[in-house]
Order: sequence, then structure tokens, then C-alpha cells
Amino acid sequence: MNTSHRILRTRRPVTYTVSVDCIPPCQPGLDFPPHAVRLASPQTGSCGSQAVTRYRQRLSRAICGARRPSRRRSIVGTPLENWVDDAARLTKPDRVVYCDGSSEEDERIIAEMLREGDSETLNEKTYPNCYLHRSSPNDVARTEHLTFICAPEKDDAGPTNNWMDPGAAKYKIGALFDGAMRGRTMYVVPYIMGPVNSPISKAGVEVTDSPYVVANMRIMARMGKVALDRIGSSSDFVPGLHSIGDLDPMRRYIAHFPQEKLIWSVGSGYGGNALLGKKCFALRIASYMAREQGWMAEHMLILGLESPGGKVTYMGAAFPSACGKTNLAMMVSALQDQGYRVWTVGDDIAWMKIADDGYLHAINPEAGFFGVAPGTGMLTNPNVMSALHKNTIFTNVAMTPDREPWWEGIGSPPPAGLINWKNEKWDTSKGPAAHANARYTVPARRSPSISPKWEAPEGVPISAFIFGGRRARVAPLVYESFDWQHGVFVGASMASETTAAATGNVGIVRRDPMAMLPFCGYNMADYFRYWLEMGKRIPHPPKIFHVNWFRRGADGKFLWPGYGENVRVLKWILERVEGACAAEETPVGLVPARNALTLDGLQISPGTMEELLSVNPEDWEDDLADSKLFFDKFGSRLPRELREEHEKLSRRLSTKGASLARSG
Ligand code: GTP
Ligand code: SPV
Ligand code: MN
Repeated sequence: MNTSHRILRTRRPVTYTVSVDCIPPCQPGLDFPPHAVRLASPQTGSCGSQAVTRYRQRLSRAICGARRPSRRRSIVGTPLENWVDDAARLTKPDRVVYCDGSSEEDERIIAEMLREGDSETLNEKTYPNCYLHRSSPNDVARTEHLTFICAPEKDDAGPTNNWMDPGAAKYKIGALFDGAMRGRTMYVVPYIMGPVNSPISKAGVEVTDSPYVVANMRIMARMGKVALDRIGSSSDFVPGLHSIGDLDPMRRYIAHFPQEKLIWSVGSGYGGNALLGKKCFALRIASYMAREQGWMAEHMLILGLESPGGKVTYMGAAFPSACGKTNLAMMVSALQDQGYRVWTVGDDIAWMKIADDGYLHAINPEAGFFGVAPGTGMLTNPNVMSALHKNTIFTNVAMTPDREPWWEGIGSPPPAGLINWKNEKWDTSKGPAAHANARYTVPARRSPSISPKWEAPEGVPISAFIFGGRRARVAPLVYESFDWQHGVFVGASMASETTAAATGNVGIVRRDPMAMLPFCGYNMADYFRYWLEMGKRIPHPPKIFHVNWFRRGADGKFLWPGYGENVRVLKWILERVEGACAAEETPVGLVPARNALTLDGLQISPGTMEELLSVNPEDWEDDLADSKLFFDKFGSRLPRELREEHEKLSRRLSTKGASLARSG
């Protein structure tokens, strides 16, 4: 389809013709806004090539300048200073402030955040140094349909990413940045992702006009002087340009330039759209860097499971957004009496490198938790609840008349006089009082479950990978893959119901390979290939498992109690890693043998356990048909090993294997 389209906010409007791909495959239920037309490559389309050439010629010097820093550009400033100057020339702030990360500075930033009027101080007695921020109601979650990978060729981004030509993106988004910070302060936020002295860590710099973003970045990363010192006069940092713009989703872009290791984000002040160290750098850019450099950047929590005697075994678990990573990483174990305890290393992202001992070692690149508030209470996650009473920023939660934060699932009924996340007097007619994607930002070290090794420069050795999703049906509570290649297939064919962590419909099953669908910075077929290769390179590769805490019974209720009880599944995984317990073969993988799961103290019927572990061949046939459609999108670029695994599963389901399937 061809359509005419006008570039926004340029002095002389330019009309060009591009081919348009309609709805990006990763986002059901959302139409592309007219401005987010995906440009075809300059070579395709009737006059696309001419038009793009013309844009490039018209790029203002400022837009050209705000590129990745280059050592060659100036003999006067450092690459960082030059890049900041360029960004300032483009966005035209009234003043530029380099952040040092000190507590005095934090006070000034918080004061500025409060002055902007969308944040307020919470109860100083019960929640000292805690704040409530209310974001714009149209800016409450990541916007995947406005998130782009700007690689030279469309195929470099692959069929699961939105793509824009880098030059066209610079021009188009540059126009939105042009003068965007007029009347505002530009904060320069240098930060390190990972423990300061870890060889796996990397530096980034975010310039932003949002004090709320600065205050969050200070919690989420090692921010300020420590990063500035590390960067010095080098160009070894990932620059990120951020402006809240006018917060209009019609003028919102989250653009990544993996080849340049550069991020541009405009028009959103929320979460992963705006805290550029998190999903933009630590996953999209880092996944690209990791493949170039031989390591892995994954959407995984990292936990240590302590067993009786004190040995700690580390695991990484990849669940899609709002599918239980933070809660699993911070759980209070239901088997604490038996000596099983969970230690938190990270709750969202893992950077992993093969170490001299032959294990994959993981660090948590973040320094804080940006966690989902609804559903978090003393019964589900007491560790984080105790952490949240100090030094925490709450976003889009409700507030009680005592100026304390409140949300659905906190464990107390809504008090009279509750103010909802939109700053209105709440009553039941208004729906949930906290937004479903309301979050807290809290320093990781405040959790009582924080691992003594969470800042170990060498990271922790990973013995198991756990994939998982929200599946009302199909996926059993837990199963183990037969080997690495099968495990990669299990990850690549993962699916999960969508959640409020991204805008769009909630509860729709979509394929979300390795929980990386919205976060892989390059063609996912190449990502699968890289996973297959890593299995050969790691002398002691983690065993690969799949879990599902969200299976529902005929009454629609969750069959498994979840949260702290999930340790029972972790214990089985640990025993499998150690080769110390029994499993039963099904067509999809190995499930716990009868009585192999420790269930003492848990009220759960044998029938329910059967249902939780059942593999229904018909459901799996349907699922296979769906994963085939998904894999077909990658054409011949899909590794042949995944097709093989798909066929093998199909054969196991339709032949002898089906009789082995446990059915509920
Ligand atoms: P992101 O931070 O968006 O990446 O999400 P996450 O993967 O960290 O998910 P999180 O732990 O915040 O959980 C998301 C929602 O799922 C919350 O409302 C939790 O209360 C709920 N949840 C987490 N674990 C479980 C579980 O074991 N069982 C059930 N039923 N719900 C859970
Ligand atoms: C997620 O959506 O996976 C999050 C929240 O962790 S955000 O930082 O907004 O990406
Ligand atoms: Mn989380």
C-alpha cells in the first residue's frame, strides 16, 4: 500500500511516498497512529529514495550533530561533552545540569519534580522520603507500537520489530526534539549498568528534561560522579536522548540505533519508555552488543536458591512483563523451615558472560526495582513490602487520606476518602484505584532478600534457565527440556497472555520468545541462532525449564497458589540440576514424577496436581499450529534446528508420546 504522508513540524513541510506496513505483529488491538508510518528502505517505494535523500540534505546541523559521540569531532571537548552540546543545540534547553548523584543534588531534583505539579510527598512519618508521581493518563505503560529498531535494513530488525531507516528516523524524530526543551532544564545523567567494578558493566548517559526520570535513574542505576569518572574522555558509553516532548502519543517515538549504540526517546515520561538504562539500553541495545561481543543480555531475574547446608544455586528466569519475575526473585520461601531460601540478585534483566570456570556468570545491570504495585502485599511479597517504606517513588498508585500509598491487592480494604491514580476522589464506580501498571521504584539493597553476591563483580554462576508465561491452559506447572537445543525451542516457542505493562489489549495469548519479543534489538531469527551457538560455547550450560504459575481450572481460578509456594518448583528444578530426583517423560518434556514435588504443608488435592502437570495433546497440537505460523514469519532465516524440534514435538504428540502424556 502506498500513502502520502507529511513530516511533522518542519519549517517547510515535505511530502513523500512510502510503503506502509500496517499493524506491527507484536501488538494486537492497536492501530498505528498516522505519524508512525514505517518507512520502507530508501531503495524501495516509488519516490521513497528521492525523498529520503532530500531529508538527509535538509537535516539541520543540530540534528546531524546529535548522533553517537565520535572521538574525531572535536579536539576541545570530550566525546561526552560534545554529544551533550549537540543534544542541547537540538533541544534548546534553558540550562544544562550535569548530575553528580549526590544526596544534595537528589534533594534539588526531587524539589524540581514536586514543583512540576505531578508529584507529591507521601506521609513523612510512615513513608519517609517517599513520593507519589502521577503520569499523564495516556502515558502509563510501554508503547510497543511506537518502539523502533532503526537498522540499515528492515531485515536487520526482523519481522517482530517495528523498523525505520536510521536517516529517516533521525530526521523525523529530530524534528520533534528540535526545541523540545525550551524553557526547561536538560539533565545529563551519566550512569553505570552493573556493579561499578564489574568487567561486565557498561556505561550510559541519558540526557532528559524530566526530573522524575532523573530521580528514578538515581535509584535504578549507579548514577552520577561514579559513572562520569568511568567515562572520562572516552567514547565508551551508550548515549540516550530523552525528552517528554508534549506527551502526546501521536508524537511519541522510542527509537534505537543498534549499529550506533544510540537511543532516542521522545513523548513519554513513563518506565521503560523513559528510563533509558532499562529496556532500551540493557536489553535492546545490549542484546545487539552481546551478540557482537559474545555474551548474553536477557529479560531474566536472577535468584539464588539456598538449600539445607547453605549451598546456593543460581537460576535465571525469563517471564514476560508482569508475569512474576519480581515476585519470584524476592519470594519468602514456603519451605524456609526445611532450609530452602531465596536470595535476590536481580528482578528483571541479566547480563551474562562465560567465565573461566566454564559457567555462564550473570550480573544484574540494575540497582533498583521498578516493580508492579497491584497484587503486591504482605501475603504475596513481604520482602518488597518492607522495602517500600522508605526512599521509594510510587507511580500511579492510589493515596489514602493519611497520604499513604494504596493499591488493589495491598492487603487492606480501600479506606474512605481514597484518591485514585488520576488524583480524583475514588469510589467503586471509578474502577481500580491504582492503575494496573502502577509501579514502585526502590533501591535493590533495601530488600531483606538481597543476595550477599548481588554486586559481585564476577557475577553468579547460572545452573538453570527457567522460561515461563501466563497460560490459562496448555503449559504445565513445570517441565524440563530434553537438552539445550530442545530448551532453545521451548524458549523460542514460548507464549503468554498480554498484560498491562504495555499498552494494548490485555489477556491475549501471543508468542513471546524468551520473553524478549519487545526487547530484542535485532532480527529474532538471528537471536535464536545465537542461543543455539551459545549452548555449544558454554562448557557447563544451564539446564532449561519452563514454568506456568497461571494455569486455571474449570472455575476460572488459578490452580496453583503461586508466590512463596513457587519454591516447591524451584526445589524440584534444583534437584534435577543435581540429578537427584525423578521425572516423567511427556511429549513436551520432563515433568515431576508423582511425589517428586515437595507438597507438605500445602492444601492441594491430588486431582489438582494432576491437572497442573497434565499435557493435553489436543491443546498442544493447537499450540504447535500457532508456533508454526510464528516461526514462518522468519522464513529461511529461522535456524533449521527449531524446525526440527517443532517436527519432533509434533511427532511425539501424534505417535507413541501421546499415550505417555499425563492427562488430567
Ligand atoms: P515486569 O516488572 O513488568 O517485568 O513484571 P514481573 O515479571 O516482574 O511481574 P511481577 O512479579 O511484578 O508480577 C506481576 C503480577 O503478577 C503482579 O500483580 C503479581 O502479584 C502477579 N504474580 C506474580 N507472581 C505470581 C504467582 O506466582 N501467581 C499469581 N497468581 N500471580 C502472580
Ligand atoms: C516491563 O514492562 O517489562 C517493565 C516495566 O519492567 S518497564 O520498565 O516499563 O519496561
Ligand atoms: Mn518486575
